[in-house]
Amino acid sequence: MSDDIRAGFCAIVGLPNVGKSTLLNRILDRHLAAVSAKPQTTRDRILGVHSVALPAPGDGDAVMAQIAYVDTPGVQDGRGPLRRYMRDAALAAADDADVVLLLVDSTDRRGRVPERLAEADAAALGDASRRHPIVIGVNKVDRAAKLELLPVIEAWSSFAPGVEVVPISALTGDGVAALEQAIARRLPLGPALFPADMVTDRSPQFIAQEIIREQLYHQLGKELPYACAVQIESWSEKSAHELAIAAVIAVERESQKAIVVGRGGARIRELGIAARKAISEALGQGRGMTVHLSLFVKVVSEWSRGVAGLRSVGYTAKGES
Ligand SMILES: Nc1nc2c(ncn2[C@@H]2O[C@H](COP(=O)(O)OP(=O)(O)OP(=O)(O)O)[C@@H](O)[C@H]2O)c(=O)[nH]1
Ligand SMILES: [Mg+2]
Repeated sequence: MSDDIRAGFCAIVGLPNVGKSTLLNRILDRHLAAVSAKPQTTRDRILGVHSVALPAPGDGDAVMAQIAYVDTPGVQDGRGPLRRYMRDAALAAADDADVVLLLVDSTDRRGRVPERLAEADAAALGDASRRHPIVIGVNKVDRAAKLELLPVIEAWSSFAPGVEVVPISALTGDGVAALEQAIARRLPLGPALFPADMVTDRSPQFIAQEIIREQLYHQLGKELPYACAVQIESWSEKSAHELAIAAVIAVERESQKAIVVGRGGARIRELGIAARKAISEALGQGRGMTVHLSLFVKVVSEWSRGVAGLRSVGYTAKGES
C-alpha cells in the first residue's frame, strides 16, 4: 500500500429521504444500500469504498484518493428505541469521519435551506459537521428548477467556514464526479485504509437482507415497513452460480403478519419474486446467479419497543456483539 495517497472516511449524513443510499449505490455502481421513496429506509451504517484520481495542481502527477463512504440512517429526533439506534449510528459515523458529506434535497421545502430545518435537526447536523471539513451535496437537481437552485446553493455556502457546495443528481450521476473530487481533496494524506479491491465491509447476507427489506418498503403500505425486520436464517451456496436463501420477516403483531403474507400468500410471493431477482442481480454482478429464496413471516411481539427486542431481530448497538 502506497504512502502518498489521500485516504479517509466520509460520512454521508442528512435528513431522511434526501438520497444518501442512492448516492452510495451510484458511486459504487452497485446495489448495496436499500433505497425507497419512504423516509427512514436505512437503519445501519454501511461502508462503501471507492477510489478516484485527484488531478494535481499544475503539471504534477495525479494523486490517488481512497474514499471510505459511510451511509447512515437519516438524522432525526430520537423517539423510541429504533429511532435512537438509527440516530446514534448516524452521529457516530459523522464523529468518526475525516470529511462529512451533508446531503440536502433541493426539492424538499422543509430541509433545503438551513433556516428551514427544525431546530433539533439543525443541531444534530451542525454537531456532525462542526469538527470535520464539510462538503454539501445539493441533490435531486434533475427535478429542481434552475432558478430555484441558486438561492439554495447560496444559502448552504455559508453553513460552515470552508464549506464547498456541489449540486448533484444521485439518480442520473450528474455532478457526482465533482462531488467526489471535493471530498477527496479534503482527506488526509496517508496509506490506503483498505485493500484496493474492497468495496464494502458488508457480507452478501447483509446485502440480501437489505434487498428484502427494500421490497417491503416498496410493496407494503405506509406504516408497515417500519414494523418489519429481516433476518437471514440459512444460506447455502450450492455452486458458484446457485444460491439458496431462507429469510424470516419479523413483524410485531398477528394482524401485520396477515397483511405481509397476503390473501392466499399472494403478497409474500410477489415480495419473493422481486427480491430474488434483485438479489441475483446484486450478488451475481452480471455473471448470472440463480437464487432460490424462501421467505417466512414470524411475529416477534413488539420487537421495536426495547433494546432486547431490537437485539432479537439483529440490531446490535456499537460495542455489543
Ligand atoms: N429525482 C431524484 N430522486 C432521487 C435522487 N436521489 C434519490 N432519489 C429518490 O429519493 C428517495 C429516497 O432515496 P434514498 O436513497 O432511500 O434516501 P436516503 O437519504 O438514503 O433515505 P433514508 O435511508 O430513509 O434516510 C428514493 O425514492 C430515490 O429514488 C435524485 O438525484 N433525483
Ligand atoms: Mg438510506
